[in-house]
Amino acid sequence: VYQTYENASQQRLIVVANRLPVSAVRERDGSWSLQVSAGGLVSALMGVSNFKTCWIGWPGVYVPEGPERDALTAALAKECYVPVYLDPKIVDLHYNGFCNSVLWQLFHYVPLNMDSKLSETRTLQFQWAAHQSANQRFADVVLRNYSAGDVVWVQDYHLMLLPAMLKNRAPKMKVGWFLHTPFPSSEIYRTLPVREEVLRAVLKADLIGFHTYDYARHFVSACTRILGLEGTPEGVEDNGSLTRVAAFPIGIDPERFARALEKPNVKAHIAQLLNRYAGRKVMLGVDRLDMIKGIPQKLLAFEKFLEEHPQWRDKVLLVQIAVPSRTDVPEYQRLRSMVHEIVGRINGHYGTLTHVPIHHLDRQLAFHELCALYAVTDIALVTSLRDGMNLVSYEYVACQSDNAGVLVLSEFAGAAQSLGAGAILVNPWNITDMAAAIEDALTMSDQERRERHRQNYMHVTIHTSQTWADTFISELNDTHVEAELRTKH
Ligand code: ADQ
Repeated sequence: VYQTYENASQQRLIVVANRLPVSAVRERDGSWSLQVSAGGLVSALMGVSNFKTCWIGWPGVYVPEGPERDALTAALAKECYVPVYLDPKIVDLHYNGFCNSVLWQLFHYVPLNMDSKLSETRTLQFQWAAHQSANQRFADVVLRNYSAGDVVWVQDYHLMLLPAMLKNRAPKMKVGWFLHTPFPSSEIYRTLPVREEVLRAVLKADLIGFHTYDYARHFVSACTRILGLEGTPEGVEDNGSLTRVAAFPIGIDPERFARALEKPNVKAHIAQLLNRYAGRKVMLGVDRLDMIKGIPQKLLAFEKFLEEHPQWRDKVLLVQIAVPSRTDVPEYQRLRSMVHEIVGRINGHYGTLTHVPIHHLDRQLAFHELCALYAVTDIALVTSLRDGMNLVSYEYVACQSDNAGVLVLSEFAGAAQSLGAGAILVNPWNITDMAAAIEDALTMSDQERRERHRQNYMHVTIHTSQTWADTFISELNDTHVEAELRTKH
């Protein structure tokens, strides 16, 4: 099952990710429809078209074995997607439990919580066992679909055990693994009870990639300090065998946004929004509703700004789009209530009969709506407490050719290392400084805005998702050439 391209010599790329890039939705007539999901990994990989690609992942729904499951598998196959079906119990313990309540937190510098269920050793044991069996299910599906010559690209922290599971059964398979989140300092990572098992499994990959050099360095330190292996400029060495570790900063497909801005429905939407926002400056936040995105901190900074600058109160508006994610996890439900409470307080206090300071939406936007918002707004506020890269900042820059809007960007997002020169960098924990950054952004001279935008635009259009994938896959192919040469000598 794979996409066919005119150039038949293209290598087949098997992308393995926890989720397929679409969610399966059951229609009234019993058929399945597929909806593209929001998220950075999907956005980036959608921009990659140089390979014959087959995507393997969990379809996001449980369907018991039988005709219904067969119908969904067939609908997915048409799009070159191969589903990995997981039992609800496994999904709960592996995905909600081990992945989202343990690894996701830890990788974003949230320490393991003594008060949570985690301190009950048995819960962690169950979660770990489910995590192992989920990874095994993925490995089985990959192995069933793999043919010699394919290259397998495993994505993200959900599937760190996969490289070992694949290599044990198919030693010649080319396996790369890329982490979309930060890799934390080894001082944080080493609190993970199964730290060694996870590192050893991922080290079986031929190539390990991170967004930034810092994350790669943290990973190599974890391997040297926890496993006692040797770190070299190329990667990690174990008994003379090297696993390459390097930085591959992700990007977007800027052309997709440029094309969208030319479409009549986007232009119409832009005209509508410009009309609605006339006479006011508009700031934009677009985030998955996740604690790492620093949404409460962003709102508090805006509140402080309004408090300190009464002259701006009816002249500036914050449009905050927060698409709900991981809605089964209690921490995410609490975050949602907290955000609603702060928005309500600010709107109640600073709103008037004609002006509401925060326009907050709890849903995913259609692509044309998102592009229009990116294009018409004056400032983007990206205030992540930690973020692997943050592609919203890239998308905003890609859509601002006319306006040259200002990007206010957290120094804790990987993107600060690539867009830092053009953005106003902030520490999202410092609400006072963030309020000051909002003022700087609102009052920046036209010349400075254009110069900052020019620098960022150049970066976004050169470092695209296609170059990211090309570089990673070409390095992955090279690692094998090198390994073969080593064996021959
Ligand atoms: P995410 O945490 O999902 O990605 P990000 O990189 O900002 O974060 O990507 C979010 C994507 O979702 C963007 O493409 C954006 O357009 C889309 N999106 C967000 N909210 C939306 C909404 N309301 N409606 C429609 N679309 C919406 C993870 C890591 C990041 C890393 C990426 C890629 O957490 O740090 O940059 O993977 O590696």
